Amino acid sequence: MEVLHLRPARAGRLVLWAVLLLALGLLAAACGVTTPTNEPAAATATTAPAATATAPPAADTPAPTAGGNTGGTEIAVTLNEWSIEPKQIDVAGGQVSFKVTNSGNLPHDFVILNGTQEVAKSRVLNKGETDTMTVDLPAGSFTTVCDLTGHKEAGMVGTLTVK
Ligand SMILES: [Cu+2]
Repeated sequence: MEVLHLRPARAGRLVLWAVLLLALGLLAAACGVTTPTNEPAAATATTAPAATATAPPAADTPAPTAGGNTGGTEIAVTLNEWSIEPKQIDVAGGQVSFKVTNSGNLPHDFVILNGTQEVAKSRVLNKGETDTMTVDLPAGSFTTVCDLTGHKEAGMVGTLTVK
């Protein structure tokens, strides 16, 4: 009788071992599956920043034009609540084009003042609009403002130095 009792117990242990081995096998299989998928994931992760890295240089290209060149200088100006960027503009005298973009939500304009005298003025730009104005600038120190009521006081003011 004792022998008969032992046999089912051993059979039960065998089943347990079989289950354990199956579980280990599944774990090994699971690990085996996760490692190859990690490699494609890492590969796509490296390609994604490369794709986004190509976008910023295109957006940055207008910025280098801010350098002072004689003859056909173009300066990108961005209006916002409540700033004019660049706040300080240095440029060589002569024909200067200001490409003014309103990145804010409210209407804005871009005005170049010599003291209180208006030298040049863009049209009033709505959200997202761009206006390019070309000005023949003599050497001197100018003020840039948005002349809509209260906007200068809120921070939409800058300087323009022409050499
Ligand atoms: Cu404004």
